[in-house]
Amino acid sequence: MKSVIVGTAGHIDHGKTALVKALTGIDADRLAEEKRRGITIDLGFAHLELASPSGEPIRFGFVDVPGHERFVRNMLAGVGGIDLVLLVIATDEGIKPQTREHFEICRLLRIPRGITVLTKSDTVDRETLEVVRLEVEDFVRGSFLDPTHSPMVAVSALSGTGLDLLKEKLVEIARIIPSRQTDAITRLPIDRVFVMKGHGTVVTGTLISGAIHKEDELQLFPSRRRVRVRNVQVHGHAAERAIAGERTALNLAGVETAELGRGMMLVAPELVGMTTRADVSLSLLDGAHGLKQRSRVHLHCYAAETIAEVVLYEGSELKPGETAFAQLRLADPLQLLPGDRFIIRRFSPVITIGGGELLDTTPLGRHEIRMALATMANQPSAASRLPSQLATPDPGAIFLARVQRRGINGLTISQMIAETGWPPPRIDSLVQQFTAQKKITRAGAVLCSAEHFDLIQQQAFRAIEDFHRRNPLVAAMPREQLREQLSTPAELVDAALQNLQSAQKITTSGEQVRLAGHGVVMKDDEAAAKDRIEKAFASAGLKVPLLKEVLASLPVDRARAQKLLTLLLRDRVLVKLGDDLVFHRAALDQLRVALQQQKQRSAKIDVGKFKELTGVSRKYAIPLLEYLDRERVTRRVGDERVIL
Ligand SMILES: Nc1nc2c(ncn2[C@@H]2O[C@H](COP(=O)(O)OP(=O)(O)O)[C@@H](O)[C@H]2O)c(=O)[nH]1
Ligand SMILES: [Mg+2]
Repeated sequence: MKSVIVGTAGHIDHGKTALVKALTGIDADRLAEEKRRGITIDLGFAHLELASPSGEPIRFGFVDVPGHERFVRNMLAGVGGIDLVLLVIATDEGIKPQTREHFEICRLLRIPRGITVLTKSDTVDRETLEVVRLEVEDFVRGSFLDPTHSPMVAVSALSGTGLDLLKEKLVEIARIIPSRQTDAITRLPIDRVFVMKGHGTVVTGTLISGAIHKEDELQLFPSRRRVRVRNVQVHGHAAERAIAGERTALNLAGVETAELGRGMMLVAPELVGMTTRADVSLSLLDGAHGLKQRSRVHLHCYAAETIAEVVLYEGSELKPGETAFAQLRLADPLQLLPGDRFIIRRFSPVITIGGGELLDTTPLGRHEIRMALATMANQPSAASRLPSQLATPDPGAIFLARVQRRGINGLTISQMIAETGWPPPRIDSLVQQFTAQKKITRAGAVLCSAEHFDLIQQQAFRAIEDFHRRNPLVAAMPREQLREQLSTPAELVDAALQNLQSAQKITTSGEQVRLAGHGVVMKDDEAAAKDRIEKAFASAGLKVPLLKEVLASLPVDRARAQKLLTLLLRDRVLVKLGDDLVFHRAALDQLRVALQQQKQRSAKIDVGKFKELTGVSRKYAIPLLEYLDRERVTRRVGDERVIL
């Protein structure tokens, strides 16, 4: 069933609550104090079902707001999720201060549609009614309530005049209001908390996106507490689930009533982010004073409010009627997402002065911006780059800008979800589209713009090249060292190496990477020296010379001699068995053969026999036998070895 949320707006005593009651039969003033004083203090709720001409029922949830200037805060808490506003103006009073303020709030929040309702029509004659109508038409002209596309209905809650026409108009508009996205990530701003006898803690709100089922697990912001949905009610009736656009009441488990309050947000578990800074497009009302750089204001978004400092991206003051990019720095973290609209009110005296749209609820810090800029060619200053790129209705452009701005750090898919609040399938399809168009690269869960991925490949290639230059005697660079050096996520480094390998620019083997065709480059004297070391040991068999003597005899300096030795050991041409004891691989291989032959005669051998067999002294025999034990050629049993 289609569900539409209708909010009232308008000055106190203009007949909002009476109108809701006349339409729905429900008195939305539920507090004892409200009844006693005859004024609305807090939000009131009512519901109504009407049939569309095709017979299909439409459900209207009403949020009745207080008109008193002292309770604009409460009005703001209710107006956030509405689809349609009834701007109520009493014909006997005409336009009054909160008519203006509520109307401005609706405009700033971009409430898409509405009906202007001239109430108390029974109190004036026809001429007066027509005068008021003309005055109000002028007032709303050019706005979303412009009389050319938005109805104006005169009613009397007392006599019932005009109510049928109003219902007709409600149905007409409801039919063309698009349904809200139910596949979007679930968010429910809490506007009321109470305890219900026999049920426990209940919270209510207008579900702005997604769906909530019985038994769902949700996350409460800002405490991040996990709660379980025990029961769901929609427009006052028990339901299996609530979907976006419905007035929703949830009976919660896992949380105390005292831990809940208006302004908190219940969200799907995959939304993790909390906002303390937001880049916004901010508009100041015509009638407001100019807003100076770093002014403090009251910030309202859905039912939440906090204090924020306004940092203008350009200029030192925002003038009345102007719109500019700014960053809001919040006193308390809120759960916000791009696309949310907000209101700002002056710090003191508290009056509505402007509002706008959140563009980025995860703006990069100065350090991150500098990092990203450092890797981009021809980029202007950070201030002019951000957040204008995100101020577009095109999700594809936003997606690309968000990947792009992360530079060679890329961003993960879950970061993208947290940054946008878009559901995973929507993000997946953008990933597919842009990887197919070669605008981005995906490596595991990390996304990176194609141009930055190119840069990573270039950087990796240069780093390996550089490594070779500085380590001429080492054949390859450890992958780990490359990762550290590039300060890019490992997934991106690995993907870059894979690409370079496919392009036959580098060769990787296990954890080692080197430029394709790269061998150890040696000068002639080094090559000769290396040769001499090898020969010295090759010709000695097992009766090896002392290592330090061999090294000292070379025509190169000590450091280079040491490097050459390292090279021979790494390539396993030589094998080191002790501090100053090195053997040639061939000599050790021969020893193995000799032992196998010895095994034909006897499987056992002691140190004496070993010395006899090999002709080495005890000083060499012991390390050699220990080496053979380690290599599992022999096994020590008491004073003897068994040849295996
Ligand atoms: N004569 C007349 N009085 C009305 C009408 N609607 C509301 N009122 C009266 O106006 C006063 C304020 O109405 P209320 O609905 O509380 O105004 P709200 O502050 O805008 O919610 C009450 O005393 C109502 O009885 C109407 O259509 N005709
Ligand atoms: Mg009222």
